[in-house]
Amino acid sequence: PQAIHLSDYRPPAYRVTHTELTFELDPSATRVKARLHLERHPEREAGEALELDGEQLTLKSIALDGQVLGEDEYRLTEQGLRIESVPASFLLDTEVEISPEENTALEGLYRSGGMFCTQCEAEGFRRITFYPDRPDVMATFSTTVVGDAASLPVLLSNGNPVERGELPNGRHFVTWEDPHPKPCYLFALVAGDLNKVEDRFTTMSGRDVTLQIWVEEENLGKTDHAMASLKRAMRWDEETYGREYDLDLFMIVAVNDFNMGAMENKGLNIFNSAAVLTHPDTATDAAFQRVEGIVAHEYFHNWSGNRVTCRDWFQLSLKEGFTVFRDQSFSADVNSAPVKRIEDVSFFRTAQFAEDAGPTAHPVRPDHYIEIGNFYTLTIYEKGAEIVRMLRNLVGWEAFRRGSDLYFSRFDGQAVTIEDFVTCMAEASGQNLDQFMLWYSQAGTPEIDAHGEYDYARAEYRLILRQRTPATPGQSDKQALHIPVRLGLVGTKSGRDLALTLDGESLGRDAVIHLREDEQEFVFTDLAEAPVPSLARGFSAPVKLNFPYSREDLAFLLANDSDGFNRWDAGQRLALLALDDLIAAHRNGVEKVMDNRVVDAFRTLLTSDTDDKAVLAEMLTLPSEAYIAEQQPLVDVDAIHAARQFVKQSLAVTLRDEFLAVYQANLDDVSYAPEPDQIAARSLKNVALSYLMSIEDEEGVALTQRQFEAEHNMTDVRHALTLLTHSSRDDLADPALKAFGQKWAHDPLVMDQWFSIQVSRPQADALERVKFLMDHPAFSLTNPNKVRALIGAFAQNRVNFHRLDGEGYKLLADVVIKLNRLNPEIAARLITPLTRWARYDETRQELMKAELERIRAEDLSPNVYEVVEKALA
Ligand code: B3K
Ligand code: ZN
Repeated sequence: PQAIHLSDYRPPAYRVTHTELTFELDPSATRVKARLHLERHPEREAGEALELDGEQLTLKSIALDGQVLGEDEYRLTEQGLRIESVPASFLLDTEVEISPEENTALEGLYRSGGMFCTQCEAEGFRRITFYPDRPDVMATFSTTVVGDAASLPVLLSNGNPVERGELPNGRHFVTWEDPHPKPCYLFALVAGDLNKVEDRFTTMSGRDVTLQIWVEEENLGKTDHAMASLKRAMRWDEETYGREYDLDLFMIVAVNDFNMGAMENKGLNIFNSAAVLTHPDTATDAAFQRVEGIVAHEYFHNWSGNRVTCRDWFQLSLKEGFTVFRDQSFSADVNSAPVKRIEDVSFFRTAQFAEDAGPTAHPVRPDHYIEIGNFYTLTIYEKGAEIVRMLRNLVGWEAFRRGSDLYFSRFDGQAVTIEDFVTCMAEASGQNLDQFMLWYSQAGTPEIDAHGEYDYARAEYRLILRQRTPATPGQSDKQALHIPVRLGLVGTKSGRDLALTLDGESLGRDAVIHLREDEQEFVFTDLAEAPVPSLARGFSAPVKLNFPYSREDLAFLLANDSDGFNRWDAGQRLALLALDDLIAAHRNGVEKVMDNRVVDAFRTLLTSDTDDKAVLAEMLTLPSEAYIAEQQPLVDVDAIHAARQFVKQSLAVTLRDEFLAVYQANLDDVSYAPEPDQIAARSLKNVALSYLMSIEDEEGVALTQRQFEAEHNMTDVRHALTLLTHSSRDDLADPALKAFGQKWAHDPLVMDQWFSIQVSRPQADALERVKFLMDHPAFSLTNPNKVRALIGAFAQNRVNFHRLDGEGYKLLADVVIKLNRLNPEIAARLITPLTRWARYDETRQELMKAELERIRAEDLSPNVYEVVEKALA
């Protein structure tokens, strides 16, 4: 496979102004007729050949301006179709045959259960018909779907239905028209025996929009939350960004087999059923919030992605980074904003930092790729969103909103670049963002080494910041970035943010300083007391910030920092310092001793009167094993697990009464609602229960069992089941798993949770359970949700995936090899944990590399090839 380079971009030789499609649906032999209205691109010369993408298509007929083409007038290759000579403007008619039922890659047109559906982003449309499959070709579409009336009563596509009717042989058709020019990656078709839930929304200019969620009959009771989320998102985008919906109909369809979470096809969003269906009995609070976020994300794409799209796939973060930023802001506005930020940052620092530090590290705008499907990454999405967040903070919300308005009006209906977006922000704010653009081209996580000194005599605090970005594959020399550092100086006597004066300018008590050089010194004057600095508040830039805090400093910040995010972070840092000692003790075989400063800090948290239960729950949560691992020079999975468990149990033993009181104070029997207050109380209660259960005393066990048996809502039931399953006692785990498995055997989304819970248990039988469950009737290798729930979850089981006999790695490689043929996109994603081999001891390194070599010896899809080559480079 060959790499494609950003520097080779050229506009298409021909563009399509209008596309007419007719589908005659059949599981093994679907016919697709396409009539393309083509014209030469004004920037390209006359006489160039027409090249269309096409894969796995059987061409049945082809005609140019009505003239059937002879076999010497076009050429077919593995990648597409080429016509040497064409006029400046013409019609091209093709008819192809495809086989949806054999499509296990789930790209293009495929079957999911009894339905037909599509996934075209990034390059799936070329598996439907011959076409210039690139985002800078935007056309209006008119689509006729023909299918069997009995088995496929519902026939959907983008835009508005304009005609429908009966056909001979029990068939029927519907014609859809989408008036908004769009790239083919936003095309969608769904056909099946579906039921709809309908609602209405009146836009800010008073237009009436019909909202529909289409599901299989058994899921009709699971759409309320998605519908409510959609309406909230539509209103929010009007109020916050001034963006209004632009068709009369907005549809969401739930499908069971889907590679990603969801897809923003124009007017017809297609969702993984896991990302849209909820019910208090079957979905956790986290799932409710995830659904709300994804529904909003896909809806927001209607502007940031669809009306204004990407010129080429190197610009993917243009739509994804901006849209993730928008959905994060939305979720923060409708839920607990500080908790949303804590959750997003914990996830980011664990998973994106690891990506940045590994062999697949890439810039937010990559400059080359082999398979674009491999670039739907945390870097493109989440780091891209952090960059947009920095922009918003740099220019301020008002200028950012003006920049956004400018972007949408200037580029409406166009396919553009990241520069186009940033230029609008620069114009709207009058700021120079040239150095800032480096964030898009430079990979790796910047590190800031900070230190400070207080000079009593001069009443000054001297803060020195040094930045460096480690080398990443293909990028050894890094330049200094423009890093906004939001900070406060917390007075050690007053416990308050001190007034900040820098170079004679007064900045208030919470300010942003700008690090632009490799090293910079900032001298804050007129400080009457010594401060502890609170740095990078709210995670003001996606960097690692090192400061030589003492444990006393951290305990002080945990108690006094006015920034909730940094208060949480101080607690995490304090716990990490204690964990470091315990990890070392475990490795050296010496007795582990608990740090009392952590115990004291927790006691204070547990007994403090707080009205923010959601944040308290986060503060009481220890850093995850994955995040602890991120902080270690070399990952010792067993020591990390043992150290964390020791901290948890020590806290539970010492603070048992406090945890119990918190648990009891937050019990509730009100009827379930996914509302912030209830969610906060549940998470606080469940954190307390985790501690109580960690020591497995009688009361902890009894409370957990009672919570499990009460079946009040899935959040509580799932949490209790996890605690029972992850306990040391199979007599607790087995009956609970059995009861749950029997009760929910009919519900695939609940069975996914059942799979994940048991294969993530720390007990030594986790791997055997995976093997056993792979034969379970509810498991299927061709369903991505099942693969993620069983295999993906096991690969996150730190202790057992990294077994010293290498069996965990072997199992993953076996699955990757099978999926390489069935579903390359999922296969390539699944390899990720193996690509991180350099972080482990030599024995594990060798075992992991051996499995990567074994994969490499196969006949590989471009997706898997690209990842494995990078991992072994
Ligand atoms: N844009 C889709 C991603 C689909 C990619 C599939 N290879 C989902 C989203 O970001 O909204
Ligand atoms: Zn997206």
